[in-house]
Amino acid sequence: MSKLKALLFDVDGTLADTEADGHRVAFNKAFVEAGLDWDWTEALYGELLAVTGGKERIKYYVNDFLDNFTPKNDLTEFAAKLHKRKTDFYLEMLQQGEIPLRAGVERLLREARDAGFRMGIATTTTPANVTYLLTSTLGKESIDWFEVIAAGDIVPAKKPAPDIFQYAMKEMGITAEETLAFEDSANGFLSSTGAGLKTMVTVNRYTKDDNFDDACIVLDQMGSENNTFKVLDGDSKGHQFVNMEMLKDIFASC
Ligand code: XBP
Ligand code: MG
Repeated sequence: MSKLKALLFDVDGTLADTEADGHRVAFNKAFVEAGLDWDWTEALYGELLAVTGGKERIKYYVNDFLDNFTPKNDLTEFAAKLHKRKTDFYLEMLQQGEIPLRAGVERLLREARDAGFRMGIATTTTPANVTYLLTSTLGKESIDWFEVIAAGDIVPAKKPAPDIFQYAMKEMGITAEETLAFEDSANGFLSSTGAGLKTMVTVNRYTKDDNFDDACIVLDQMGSENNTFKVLDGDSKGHQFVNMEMLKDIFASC
């Protein structure tokens, strides 16, 4: 059995709880600015999360949720333009420090780095969203903790396709046998496991009822010594918050 050497992290929902209070809010700001009367409520946004990628999500909304909307120009072009403004608003929110990392994430990243584990990012979101999140929460130097930031349109097929995880592994020169993935959603889980990766899941409000069959473990959060996680599925091997010892233990038995 191979030893755990590398960690591949999803971003949205995993490193930070970005969707309801981050991306959703930024989409709505872009809609107001564009003079659209669209309002993506928390409940509606939960449905829209079925499709990953912001541009793709806008197109999905127009095609499947609206009856009488035809953009002046081509829908792909329209969605791209609107999404660009959404990204500007989202980056502003990150810069203002409005989006924190989830509990236990900073500690785990620092422990992994100190212990010499190789780290990468595999996400559907726009690349700048990742670098701004890391910079605003962990400082500029944290960008260098990750050997690859695989993000956005770098692969044409977004999650649930396995491409983004495969891309990240290829860039890092690592194999699935020595790598653990971190995900929060069914789409992300399908992507990581589709790439052959053992995967640990921390759910959030939108993904707590998703299907994570065969995950190494499903938790409500990474947690910390005085804020321990709840195990939703699997065996935490006696651990009560996620640390490197736990990751090695669950990787070995997953
Ligand atoms: C994240 C996404 C993204 C974000 C919005 O999925 O699907 O689309 O919701 O970001 P994952 P963009 O956590 O699986 O990577 O608007 O930049 O696409
Ligand atoms: Mg995610």
